[in-house]
Parts: sequence; C-alpha cells; structure tokens
Amino acid sequence: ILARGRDVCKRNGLLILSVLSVTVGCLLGFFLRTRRLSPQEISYFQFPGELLMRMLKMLILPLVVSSLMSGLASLDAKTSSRLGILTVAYYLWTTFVAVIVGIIMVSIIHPGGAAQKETMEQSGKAIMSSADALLDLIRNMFPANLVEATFKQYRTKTTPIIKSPKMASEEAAPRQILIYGVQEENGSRVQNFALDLTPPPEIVYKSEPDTIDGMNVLGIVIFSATMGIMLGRMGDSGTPLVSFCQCLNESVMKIVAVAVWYFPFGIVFLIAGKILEMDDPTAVRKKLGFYAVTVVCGLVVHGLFILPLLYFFITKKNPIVFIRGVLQALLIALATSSSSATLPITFKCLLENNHIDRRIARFVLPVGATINMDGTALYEAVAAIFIAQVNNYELDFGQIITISITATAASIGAAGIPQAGLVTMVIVLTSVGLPTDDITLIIAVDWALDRFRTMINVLGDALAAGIMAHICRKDFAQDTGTEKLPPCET
Ligand code: DAS
Repeated sequence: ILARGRDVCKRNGLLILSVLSVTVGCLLGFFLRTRRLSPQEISYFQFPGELLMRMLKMLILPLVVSSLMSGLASLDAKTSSRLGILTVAYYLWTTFVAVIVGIIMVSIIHPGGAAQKETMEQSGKAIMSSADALLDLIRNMFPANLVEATFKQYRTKTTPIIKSPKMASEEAAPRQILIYGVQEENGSRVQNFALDLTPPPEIVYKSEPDTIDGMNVLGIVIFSATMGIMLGRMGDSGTPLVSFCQCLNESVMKIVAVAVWYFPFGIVFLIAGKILEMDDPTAVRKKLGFYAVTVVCGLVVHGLFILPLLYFFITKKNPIVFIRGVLQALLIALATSSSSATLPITFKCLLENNHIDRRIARFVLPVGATINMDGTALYEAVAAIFIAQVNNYELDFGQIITISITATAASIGAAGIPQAGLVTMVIVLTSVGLPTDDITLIIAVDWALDRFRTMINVLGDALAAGIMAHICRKDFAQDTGTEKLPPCET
C-alpha cells in the first residue's frame, strides 16, 4: 500500500499539492478575515500570490509568439488553413451554444424575480445603440501597429468609453456611469473603472490590475499567426527564425516545468489574499445569490456535460480522462481568473498528460485563450437577462437573439485577464438598451464567478485541442508529431 501510495504521489504530486493549496487558501483566507489584518499586512500577505501572477505573466508573450510562429510555420499551407478554419468554426459554435445554455438557465431559474412586465419603451429608459461599442471592439481587434500591439504596453481593447444614457424618466435622478480603462503613466498596469458621476461622483467598480498589464493578447495572436503562416511559406529562408522560435518555445516550457513547483505555494496566498479583500459575503442580496447559482449551473451544464459529450462523440475517447489531465490548468485558472496567465500550464498539461501533438496545441491554445471564452459568453448573456428581470423588462425574441449574438462577439473581444467579461458586458447591455449602470448590481459576486467562468474558458480551449488533434490526426500522421526542423537540442 505504501509503494502504491508513493507511486500515486509521484505521478500526481503536483496536482494533489494544487488541490490542497486551493483548500488551504480558502480556509486560511476566511480564518484571517476574523483577525482584521491592516491593509499593509494584507498587502505583505498577498506578496507570494503576486509573485505567482508575475511569473505567469512573464511567460505569456514569449510563449504565445514562439508557439504560434513555430507551430504554424511547421505546418504546410493546406494543413494550417484546414486547422485554422476548423478551430475557429468550432470555437464560434461552442461559444454560441454556451450562450443558449445561459439563456435557458436564466429563463428557468429567473433570478431577477418574476414581476409585472413592461417593455423598454413603457419604462422610458433611453435606448442606446451598441454600434459604437461593437465597432470599437472590432476596431481594437486590428491594432494600428501590430508590432506595437505585441511588444508595447497596450490599452486593453475591452474598455470602450461608454457613458450610460441619462434616464429619460423624470422621477429617477439622472445618473451618468462612465466605464473606462486607464493605463498608468509608466504603462505598468491597466485597470477598468466604472464611475458614477451623479454628485458626489464615486468609483463604483474597479477591476483587478491586469495580470498581463493590458497586453493586447489578440494583437499578439494576429501578429504571431500572420508571421507563422508567412514563415511557413518562405521555405528554407524562414528556417532560422522558425528554429529560433522553436528553441524559445522549448526553453519557455522548461521554465514552466520548474516554476510550476512554486505554484501551489503561490495559490495559497493568491486565494487567501483575495478572500481577505472581498466585501462581506453576507451582504450579498438574495437575488444576487440566485444570480450566482444560475451562472454556476449554466457553467456546470456547459462545461461538464455539453463540452465533454461533444468531445466523446467526436473522438470516441473518455472525456473524464482528458479533463483529469488538464486539472492542474483548471486549478490555476481558478486561482488566477486569467486564461492568458494559465496558458503555460494548459500547454504543459496537454503536451505531457494528454499527449496532444505540439503543433496542434501551439495553434489552438493561444487562439483559444484569446477568442474562445464559453464561460464569459454564457455569463454575459445571463447577466443581461438578469438585469432585464431586475428592471421588470420583458425582452422580446429579437432582443434575445441580439443578446446571443452580442454576448458571443463580446466574449471574443474580452482579453484573458481578470474581470474582462464584466467590461465587455457593456456591449451586450447597450445592444438591447439595458441600463449599463446596473452592472454595479453584480459586481459584488463577479470576482468569484470570474474564476469559475475562466475555468470553463480554459477547459473549452483544452477540449478543442483534443478534438482538433483527433480530426487532423491524418494530416500529422506521416511524421508522428515531430517538426520538419530538427529538435533544437540537436
Ligand atoms: N477572466 C477572463 C479570462 O481570463 C474571463 C472573464 O473575465 O470573463 O478568461
């Protein structure tokens, strides 16, 4: 029994440590809340968790650029375009399904309370077109300067400047909510704010500093994928850069293999530190509790039933075995609430535990971490309908369809950083004329729900890699997953 126990610990040591660290982090956080630590003591306590985030953030840029460029360059044109089309089509389809699951859930549970219904027009709330917000989202997907968007600190594309309309109805005091993102002078942090400009003005929402300093991950993905495809078509003249990227990718993964043993320690302080900061959980109102339950139910149905079933029907393999292989990445997603920061671990789990062809992972994961966010899309659809219910609005079929489309688009535009989904939700609300200042209703539980939706985002990317590896297995069969180029250590 001892030998067997030793074998299990050796094989799953890191995973067991990570599960324990999440548990210890929660217990320690709630225990320390009773000790009433000072803000200074809390900031010192959070330091090991901040180190964990900075380690992950440090790895994102080299990992995404090197994996996409070397991965795409090692595929021939036919394979890369087939893999690209299949991947993006799969991502769009599963994101839309997630939105539908969310809409069904929020319509069944009805967390916003059932009351007498009135239409938007009867309520007199100004209808605001979402054209500007949606155009802003698409505009930011094509940064003016790809290299600048890749290597320079960049304002997160998910922070359109939106002023909520003054309420048209006389009796309501006019309120102006300004939602925007700011980049500090030294470009070292970007934070999202919602300001209530009604005198006296106050900050009603402030996102966590971006784990990846506002780096425009989509700009990186577009730049790296473009370069990778071009390099692949340049033949031998592109070999030096492709070989460099391949070696860079290998070295980043070796750094991850070392850094990963620090993660359980960092997770304890990251989670406990966040719990120390959160508002009094008992202050969460009943409706908000039902709202959180609705979101979690939707995420469970989509993430633990629909996606695994889709994986099973396509690959005929056991999805539980696959999910167990990426459990470490899901725990990091829970701890960091950032799919981009989780990317290095998602790579490690897929390559080492699930034995996915690295050329598939190198394309599917970075693209997925940026544009495939099933959890976020589901969340934004549920939030929009919850806000309509709280305001006693009756959404018609056309508005439900609009919410489905804009929630899918907004999730594509959300960067893989903490609470990005809360900001892009502005697009969904304005698309059906809902008051954007009601975002403040759900802020109290957003930081917790963000972690769960990020887990589903990461799970969706990982399962997509498994599905693409199965569908494209014939394209890669001839050279059993090695690159055209010799491995960089030879
Ligand atoms: N935290 C985001 C992510 O990293 C998801 C979100 O904010 O909705 O995927």
